[in-house]
Amino acid sequence: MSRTALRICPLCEATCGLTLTIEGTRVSGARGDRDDVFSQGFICPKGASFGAADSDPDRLRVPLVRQDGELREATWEEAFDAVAAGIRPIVERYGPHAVGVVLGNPNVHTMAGALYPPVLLAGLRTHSIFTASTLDQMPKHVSSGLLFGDAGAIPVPDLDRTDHLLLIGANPLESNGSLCTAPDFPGKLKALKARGGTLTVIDPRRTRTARLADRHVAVRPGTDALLLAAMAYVLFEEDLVDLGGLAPHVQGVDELASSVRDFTPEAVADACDVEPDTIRALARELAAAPTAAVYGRIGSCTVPHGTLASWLVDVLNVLTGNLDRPGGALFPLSATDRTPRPAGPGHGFALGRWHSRVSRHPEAKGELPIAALAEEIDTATDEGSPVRAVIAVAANPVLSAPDGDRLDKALGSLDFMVSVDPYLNETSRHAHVVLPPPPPSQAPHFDFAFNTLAVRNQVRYTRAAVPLEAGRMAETEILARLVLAVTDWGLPRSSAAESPGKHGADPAAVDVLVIGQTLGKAVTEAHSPVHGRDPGELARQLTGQSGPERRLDMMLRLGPYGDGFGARPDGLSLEKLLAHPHGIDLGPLQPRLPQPLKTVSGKVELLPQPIADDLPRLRQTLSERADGLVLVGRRHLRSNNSWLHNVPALTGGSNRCTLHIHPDDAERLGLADGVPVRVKGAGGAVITPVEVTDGIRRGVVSLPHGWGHDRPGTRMSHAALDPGVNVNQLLDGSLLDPLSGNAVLNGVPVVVAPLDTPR
Ligand SMILES: Nc1nc2c(c(=O)[nH]1)N[C@H]1C(S)=C(S)[C@@H](COP(=O)(O)OP(=O)(O)OC[C@H]3O[C@@H](n4cnc5c(=O)[nH]c(N)nc54)[C@H](O)[C@@H]3O)O[C@H]1N2
Ligand SMILES: Nc1nc2c(c(=O)[nH]1)N[C@H]1C(S)=C(S)[C@@H](COP(=O)(O)OP(=O)(O)OC[C@H]3O[C@@H](n4cnc5c(=O)[nH]c(N)nc54)[C@H](O)[C@@H]3O)O[C@H]1N2
Ligand code: SF4
Ligand SMILES: [Mo]
Repeated sequence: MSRTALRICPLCEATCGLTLTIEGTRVSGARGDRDDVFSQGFICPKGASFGAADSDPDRLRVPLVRQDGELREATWEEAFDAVAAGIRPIVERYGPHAVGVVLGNPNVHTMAGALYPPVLLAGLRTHSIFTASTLDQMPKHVSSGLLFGDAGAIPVPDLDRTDHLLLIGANPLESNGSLCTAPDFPGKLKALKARGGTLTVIDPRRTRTARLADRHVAVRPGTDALLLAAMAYVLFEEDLVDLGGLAPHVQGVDELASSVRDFTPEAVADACDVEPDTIRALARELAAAPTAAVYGRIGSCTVPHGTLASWLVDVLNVLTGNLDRPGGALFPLSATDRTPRPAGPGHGFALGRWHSRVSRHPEAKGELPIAALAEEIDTATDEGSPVRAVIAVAANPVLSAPDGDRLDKALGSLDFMVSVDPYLNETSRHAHVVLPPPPPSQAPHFDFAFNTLAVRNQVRYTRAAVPLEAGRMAETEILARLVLAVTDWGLPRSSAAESPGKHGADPAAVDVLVIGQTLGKAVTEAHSPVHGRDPGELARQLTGQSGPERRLDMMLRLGPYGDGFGARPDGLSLEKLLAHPHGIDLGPLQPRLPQPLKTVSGKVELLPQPIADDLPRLRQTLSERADGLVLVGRRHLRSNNSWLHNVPALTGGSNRCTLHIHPDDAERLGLADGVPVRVKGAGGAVITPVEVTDGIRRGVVSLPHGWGHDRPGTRMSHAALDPGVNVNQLLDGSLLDPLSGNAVLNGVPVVVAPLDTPR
């Protein structure tokens, strides 16, 4: 007897609705949910392999605890006892910063990852916070923080309505999009062309996305900030600047004009390796389009001028009047956004409120660069303690961050480490305790993060498709218990004070506290629909089967579409959402300015001081032109960062860890297709086969990330059969975008050479 159940796909940012086929408790199939209000039946090969990923036999079923150097199966109670006994003495002895928290990418794909890490961090009060954001989009957060006063206010391209899309360093035909949640991104690009719109792609590789484009510009890696600055220059020079309705909300246009004066198309052409005429055409096309959206992603962020490039993306949207207008780039309004406060000046965005201990990197958005994690562990200084314990949740930095070998050693030297992870992999193998979450079929799903980045406002919730297996613990409960085990956050001294930590307490206490705090604050806010009401009475109205569900109900009801606990009876609540299993459409993106702005001026601050201060560094690169090979990354549709290589259905074929190289470069170096080569960078060398292809520009080579599954002590049996190499071993972790602390992962100098011919 099989049945079906709905489940939002957690495998990439597109958040497609899936219809799962379930035999007993096993997911035997997945297809797109045709009635899903957002994805309307779209699915990709990863979603179609949901069942295989879900039932991977290498997934851990019970906690592991290290005893006499060996990881052994243990009970949950033993595991949390070990966590409390491992972390608490370190905080007491060395202070909170000696505990590092490492949060990886899947945290934005789980409810647990949205709801509990903020509580964990508030309780620990550590500055040693490292996340995948500094391998990814931190430059965008910083540019949004500076431009709009809110690091979370990220405009997304209005894919369904734009006339002209300029994509920079993004390959949505493989990635399905990022910082732009759009099920069937490829279909939306085709629809754009079918309605007469134009697509321009800037990418050193002729990607599947670039092959769809009307114009593809194969820029030299790392030089987008120059190219975009020159486009801004052309807009001013040719009098194409037209803010339209934005004008009253923007300050600093004249200052901006003079700041880009040196970046003429002729001045940047050599560095970018793009003809001045092409740059002028890019600017003119952008200005001439009835509506247009500029969108930059990984290739524009993970580079030495990532913040400047991210800033220029929105500068171009502003200068052409496309920010905050239909068809341009708009701010989504998610159902769980806090009730928008009235427009007006805010506190602005501060950078560098504290610094990392070893290299004095400034914090950004409360985080330190993950590229500095290894040195924060393995290097002593006069000031403060090194990181001696690590709490890693859904993170595999040994493969995803620079210089994995150094980090590998550093993690191995810790006094204590706990990983919340379903796999024993390159990173979790160092843990003293591994806490495995259940597979996704056994977890409910709500996209707290991606709804704030979606190309259409909508809301969907799916409960667990399969009941929690005996002996399993929900990840929400794992993280709530972790909070109780290692912090005293907001809790009265427990009566069981003799036992280390409070992990014996009811994990629901964490949700009760969060609900109490949130409602307690909401009733004091004049703009809140619950202003002046009794928080206790509101809390009693919450519905849901669990603490996390009650928190979701609270957020929906307080949110911009919410029922306001009765103030707007037609509004959203958990109950209403459950009555709409395929989701509720909340309409296309709407202009929202000036409300989202939280700058001190209450306006879009077009030339913020930290940006102005960073421009001389960009100007310096006008005269630089490296001649050697540089490395860029790439993604494959059937891969996902470092952890899907264990699913046989998704590996093989063209999904391989090879070095792409242009035929001319291959010939010059004497390399035939398929031969192994040595690639050397500042952090080390790897040996990998070459794949000769004219899909990459001359002077650039490409290796995908997330490979290198050949370390001992891991349990990913399929991945280990074809381990590939860790591209991030080519990096030494010293190259960062200074404003954001983001690691430079693209445009990195490397040397490629044939292996010594064997005797
Ligand atoms: N060279 C290079 N390096 C890169 C990139 C690049 O483009 N080039 N991209 C960077 C980017 S954008 C990112 S986001 C990072 C990603 O790097 P990480 O944040 O390290 O993420 P993943 O590699 O996806 O590893 C995710 C971990 O979470 C575990 N996991 C999977 N599902 C769950 C779950 O439901 N719960 C929990 N608790 N754990 C789970 C997996 O087993 C794995 O250990 O890599 C970065 N590294
Ligand atoms: N299939 C699959 N999907 C994924 C992931 C995955 O690993 N696999 N990872 C997910 C994650 S965590 C993220 S963050 C997103 C990322 O989503 P995308 O940003 O779309 O990621 P990529 O496919 O790596 O595309 C980046 C492009 O930038 C180009 N590039 C490199 N350097 C430069 C440069 O200097 N300038 C310009 N203009 N381009 C450059 C590369 O050639 C590449 O084509 O994808 C998500 N979706
Ligand atoms: S596009 Fe992303 S969300 Fe949609 S099915 Fe594929 S992996 Fe899942
Ligand atoms: Mo990412």
